[in-house]
Amino acid sequence: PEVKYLKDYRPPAYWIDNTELNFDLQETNTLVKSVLNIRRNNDLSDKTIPLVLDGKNLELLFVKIDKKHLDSDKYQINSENLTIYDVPESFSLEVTTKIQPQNNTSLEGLYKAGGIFCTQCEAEGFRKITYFPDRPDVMSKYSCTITADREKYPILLSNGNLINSGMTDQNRHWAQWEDPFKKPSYLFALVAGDLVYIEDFYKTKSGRSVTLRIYVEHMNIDKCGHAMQSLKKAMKWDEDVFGLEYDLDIYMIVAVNDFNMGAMENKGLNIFNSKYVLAKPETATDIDFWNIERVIAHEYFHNWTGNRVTLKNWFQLSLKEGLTVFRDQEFSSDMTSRPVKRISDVRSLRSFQFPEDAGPMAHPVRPESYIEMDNFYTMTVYEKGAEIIRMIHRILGKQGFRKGMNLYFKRHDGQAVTTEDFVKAMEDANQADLRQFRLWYSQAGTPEISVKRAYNHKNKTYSMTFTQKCPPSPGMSEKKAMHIPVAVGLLDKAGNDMPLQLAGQDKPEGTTILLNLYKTTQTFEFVNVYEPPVPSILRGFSAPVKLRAEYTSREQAFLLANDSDEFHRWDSGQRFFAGTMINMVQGKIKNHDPDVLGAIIEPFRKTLLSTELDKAFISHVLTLPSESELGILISETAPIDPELIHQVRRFITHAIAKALKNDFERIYQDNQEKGLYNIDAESIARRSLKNLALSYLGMLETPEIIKIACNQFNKAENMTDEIAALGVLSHIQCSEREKAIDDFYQKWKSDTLVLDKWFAIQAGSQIPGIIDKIKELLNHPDFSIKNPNKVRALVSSFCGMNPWQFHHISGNGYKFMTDRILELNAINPQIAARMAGIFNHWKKYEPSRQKLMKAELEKIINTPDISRHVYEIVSKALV
Ligand code: B3K
Ligand code: ZN
Repeated sequence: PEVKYLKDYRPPAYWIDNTELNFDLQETNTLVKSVLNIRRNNDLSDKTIPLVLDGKNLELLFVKIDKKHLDSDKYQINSENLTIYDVPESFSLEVTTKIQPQNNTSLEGLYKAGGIFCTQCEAEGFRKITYFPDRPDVMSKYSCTITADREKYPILLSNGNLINSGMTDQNRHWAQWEDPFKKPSYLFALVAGDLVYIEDFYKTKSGRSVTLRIYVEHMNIDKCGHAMQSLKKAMKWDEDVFGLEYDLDIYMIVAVNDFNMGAMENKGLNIFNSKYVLAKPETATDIDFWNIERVIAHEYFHNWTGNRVTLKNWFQLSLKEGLTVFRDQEFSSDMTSRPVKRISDVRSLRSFQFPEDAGPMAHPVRPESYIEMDNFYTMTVYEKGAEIIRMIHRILGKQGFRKGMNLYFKRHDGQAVTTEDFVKAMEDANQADLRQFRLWYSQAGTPEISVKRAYNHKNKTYSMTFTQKCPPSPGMSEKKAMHIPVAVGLLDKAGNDMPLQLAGQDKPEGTTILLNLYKTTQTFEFVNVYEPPVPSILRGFSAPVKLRAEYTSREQAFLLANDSDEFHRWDSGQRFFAGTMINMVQGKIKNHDPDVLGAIIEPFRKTLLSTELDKAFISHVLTLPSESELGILISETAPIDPELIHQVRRFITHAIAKALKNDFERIYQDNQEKGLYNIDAESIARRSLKNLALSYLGMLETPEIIKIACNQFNKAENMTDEIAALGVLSHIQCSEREKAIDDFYQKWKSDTLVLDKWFAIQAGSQIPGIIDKIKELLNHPDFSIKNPNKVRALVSSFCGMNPWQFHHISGNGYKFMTDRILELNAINPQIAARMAGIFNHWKKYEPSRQKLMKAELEKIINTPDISRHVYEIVSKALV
């Protein structure tokens, strides 16, 4: 397959000023007529370049230039393009094509699923709808007319404003939409279906009234309220924080069940995976509520960062995604709790992005090349991209960052630009120098920082020497030193923050300082340090790096108890717990050593019983590093043995549960729902602590605990409590487990999103041999391999939530996965490629598992008709 390179980027040879689309939606064939106003790009010296349009799986019916039929010797078609030679300097092109959305299982382009027609065009799906220069730097004004059966598809939507509508005959109706803003083809959208909506209004800061609508299937009309509230909060937040106002008169969101990812920011017409829209307390968990708020905001924020200012080419994806993730993270922090949000974001960065950056798919935040763009919607582009923006924010300060954003929009509104343009605007607005900082965009791999510290009793000085290095990554063995902002504080013996004064400063400046590393090795000296401090390094996770600070476990426990930076406090706790477990896995300490257990249990108990700490924070501290997280840490120095890790972690959680049984029981009782169910941050925190206590108690597997869990399960009036109790039961082999699983199914069998939870809980069950149950569930009437949510619920949860059984030494987990990947390869290559990524880290495992995984990779790559998507992932893994 062809590799595309950033260095080969050329501006388009033709511009499309207007795009007029006409869809005739039918049950078997859909006709798409497009009329394009085309103009040669006169900036290019060569005036003879033919017009090359992208198109895939299209049946071409007619081509007309300036209303005249074009003879077939004037153009050429192959499986990827329509090429027309000798075109005038400016002209109108009419193309009519035939497609079959009802057979389109890739869920890309125009597809029909669950009786609804909808589109997904990003990144390169528009070419499955009609011939077009399907690249983000060709921006055009769209109008779109949709004709369809009135009974089956009463709702017809596209981007922008409704201009006109009517009937063509008794049974068919039409609607014409027009989007006044120029946009790239990836932001085009169309929806036709039997939907209903809720409506609300938002008054913008300049006083315009915007109509807000959320369209769903009839039975879900009672689950839209939270999404609507989230949208209004996001609109207000973007005005308050960035001065950004919505620009059309209507904003529409449509929820569909069959969707490859979370949601899509099409101009004025967002299409969402229903998972990120639908919620009521009975069906959605607290986490679901938060995720909905976050994703609704994310797609809304794209209206400025992505749509008004878009991408010059797909290599710049992080320009919109990194920035928009940063914006949604800030929004969520303001809506909930900043430290808790930071903790969960860093947890996921380390669990998914760090391994990606250390594996065969490692790529810079601005990639240099790709085979299939869909494979580059990665944690690196999104989450590491957001970390880059966060560092800029930290370096320039809140005001400076805002000035940079203002300049960015002033310069580039209505344009297709690059990450370079963004950084330049930040620099120019602040007279800052980010030259070295730009390496964050071009160098892959997670930098590692080690710290040497020394206290000088005589001079009362304290020095910290930082050394940075960045490991090699595919295609780049040598890395340059980067500009890394490291936030540091110093704690005295009593656990208080010391005032910080660097040598050369005439007075102390605060208790957290931002040290900017530029060189491979760099020393900072603090003066007037009255006693040997314990340093708190990388406060707030000020840079996406691996810190090798070589803390003693005593220091870690001290920081866990005292650090004023909550992120670092949590981080110290995690390192402390992880360190002990890893030592056990590696046989450096004995499991049953009572001192070792005591050393873990005491700080654990203190945190659990703290009355001063926020309950959400406590739950995070007491959620021990998962088996996967432990595996990642171990893999930095030794091969992973999932069996050993499982045993140690299970042993430790069991020991904690046993030692603190009474405390957990009390916490469980004290945090029961008082009064009415609420989704404010405090109630959510209370539920999470209560359910954490229940899950520890569940480790004891006693009849008494089973009873408590059953009781919670049966009485629960909200999904958070119901699913937490089911989760606890799902790991215990008992008749109550089977009954609860059946009852849950009977209760929720008509709610497809709740059933996803039912599949996922079973896939994550720690009961040995669960894979047989999962195979059985593949044939369950409510499972469908064509529905990505179902695949994620049953198949991905098994690999992600159940690493111990997935990596079973029999290799059965691996074979199961390969079968699914090959099955999906023919149905939905995007999802198949995502699944294939689970074998990326095969080299990090002990030799027998390595061998087994390698064999699976080889089997996949040797299968005929493997998609480009899967090929790219698997071939890179095998290098
Ligand atoms: N921009 C979309 C992602 C599109 C993925 C295409 N394979 C959602 C988002 O990031 O907001
Ligand atoms: Zn996005």
